[in-house]
Amino acid sequence: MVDRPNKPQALATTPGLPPQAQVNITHDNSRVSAVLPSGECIEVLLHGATVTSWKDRAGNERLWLSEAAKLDGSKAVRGGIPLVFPVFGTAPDHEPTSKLPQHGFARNSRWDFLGKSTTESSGQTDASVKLDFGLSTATIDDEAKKLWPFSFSLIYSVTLTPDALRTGIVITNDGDQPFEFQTLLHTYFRIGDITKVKISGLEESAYIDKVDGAKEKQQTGDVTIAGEVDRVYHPASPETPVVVSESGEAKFSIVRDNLGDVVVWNPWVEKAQGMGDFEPKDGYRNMICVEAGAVKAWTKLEAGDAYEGGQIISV
Ligand code: TA6
Repeated sequence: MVDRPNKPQALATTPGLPPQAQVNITHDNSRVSAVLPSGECIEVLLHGATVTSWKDRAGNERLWLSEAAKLDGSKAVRGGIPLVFPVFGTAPDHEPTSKLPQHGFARNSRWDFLGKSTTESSGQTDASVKLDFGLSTATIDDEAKKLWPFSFSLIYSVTLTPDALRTGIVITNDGDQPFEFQTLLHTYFRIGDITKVKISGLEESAYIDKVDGAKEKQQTGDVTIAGEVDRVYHPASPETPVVVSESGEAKFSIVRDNLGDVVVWNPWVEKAQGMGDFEPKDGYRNMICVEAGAVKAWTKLEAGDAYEGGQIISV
């Protein structure tokens, strides 16, 4: 082919505008994905505003998602970062939330995508993108409204940067009467071998051992996993990062904002066998839940007030 003289150069991207994060709504408007110029990416299912994927720039997945996780909105997602609100577990002795399903309705409701905001990236390494999701009395189903008749709104923000993922929730009491709630970010971290995992940052913390009759205990040294673990820690120093290491290498560091408790959970063999949506059955070897929350006590929100809490997961 004869090359034309003085052929114009291919148009570069808009001159002067540095590369920006890309945000797409896919899968019949059921998922929102975001990719940074440097390649890191997340996917959020509008069902439960559940972060279902968080990959590094090489495409390595950082969250654990069951191969049998329901992503069609038929039930809460088994994996990723399900959102727990307004109750953690079940609370038969707490009348206002006693009728709610385990972990409340937020993780099993369809959230609205409220929009995105990206920072100007001066280059490949400092871009970030924030995705906002909303749920309120106006958008939850009638069943949930009947079981928990309070006027509220939630805004859940998911912020991706090259070396961290931030998730935070703002809870507003839009009614004329106070309500009490618990909330938790139920993060399933992907790891290579659970027997090589150590969790630091919980030393000397009091915890409730749900695998041993909900006894109150005191943590000594790192947390290691050699069987089913289901513990609610109340760390003495809320600002100390909780670090998940594997074979001596730090993999995730979790800093909490206004979330005073940390739940550590691994179902191990039997409980994994017993969950229909937990696949593969030996997947317990490749996951550890380290969950920032406000669950040991009830947080009371007065009419018109707002609560904010979140986590920063650095890698
Ligand atoms: O976060 C730990 C926990 O409360 C465990 O007791 C276990 O029930 C886990 O949550 C998963 O709960 P789910 O309702 O998703 O099966």
